[in-house]
Amino acid sequence: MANEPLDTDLMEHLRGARRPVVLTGAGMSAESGVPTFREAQSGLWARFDPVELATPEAFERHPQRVLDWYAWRREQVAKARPHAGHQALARWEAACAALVIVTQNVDGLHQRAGSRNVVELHGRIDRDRCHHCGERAETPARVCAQCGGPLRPDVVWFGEMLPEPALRRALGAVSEADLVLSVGTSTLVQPAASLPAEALAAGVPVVEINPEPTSLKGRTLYRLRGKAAEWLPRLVAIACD
Ligand code: BV8
Repeated sequence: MANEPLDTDLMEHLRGARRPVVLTGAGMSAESGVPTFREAQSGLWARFDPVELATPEAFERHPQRVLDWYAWRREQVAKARPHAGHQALARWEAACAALVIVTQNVDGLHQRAGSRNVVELHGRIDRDRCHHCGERAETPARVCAQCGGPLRPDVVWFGEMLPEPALRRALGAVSEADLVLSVGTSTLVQPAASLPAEALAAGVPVVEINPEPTSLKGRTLYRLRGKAAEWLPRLVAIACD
């Protein structure tokens, strides 16, 4: 739990970090009420598999079903508010300008908490883009003004490439990091899941915050069992004191 004593060397890593990188997954948004990717299959959507809804093939085969699912998820995101963990990371960035957040989340909650150095590996659910030419749509529409192609959420679906600039920025940040936090991710989805593993392979201290165990392992891994909104304010207070 977030009240357990911390290793002294972990506290030193936090205090000494000059280039921290925080990797966040769906578990970072869970306490803001945004279902994690697997939970998003619960309730209304229990009968569909994520691959049934988050792939270009699904959109080409059943466009309305996919757009309805995203409309439902957009409602969840619109109701969500950043929690104490998001706010703690924004405070850490204010005290340590080199801090970079690399998120798999598409909900924009880090930016709403005030973080500015945020790399969005999988896009943003609150934007649309043309499925054919990639043109971003600023206003709600069904078809692309440029080419007439169908508009879809500006997110990365399974089987789609990640935006090259975002992936390059994430890899660069991790390669220069002196401390990495991996928060609320099951580290299953590639290539995002390779980021904490690369830091561990380079001997960089990695702090994992997750109520559940994951496959991450390594000599310099610190596993903190528990929730993002509980642990992050405590770790940031140590880093910034
Ligand atoms: C690609 C946007 C090239 C859409 C998402 C090896 C290399 C490369 C690719 C692959 C590979 N192996 C397989 C692949 C293909 C695939 C993949 O990884 N499949 C998986 C299922 C094995 N990857 C891709 O297709 C990627 N594209 O690589 O392009 C290519 C092209 C063609 C063929 C091959 C390669 C694109 C992947 C991006 C997909 N888009 N999101 C949308 O949101 O609608 S992924 C989506 O699911 C999320 O963005 C996120 O990334 C992922 C879910 O993962 P998590 O964030 O970790 O969330 P999860 O629910 O799993 O876990 C939550 C965790 O939080 C849990 O551990 C839980 O315990 C914890 N938790 C819960 N509450 C809390 C908490 N933690 C802290 N506090 C709490 N309160």
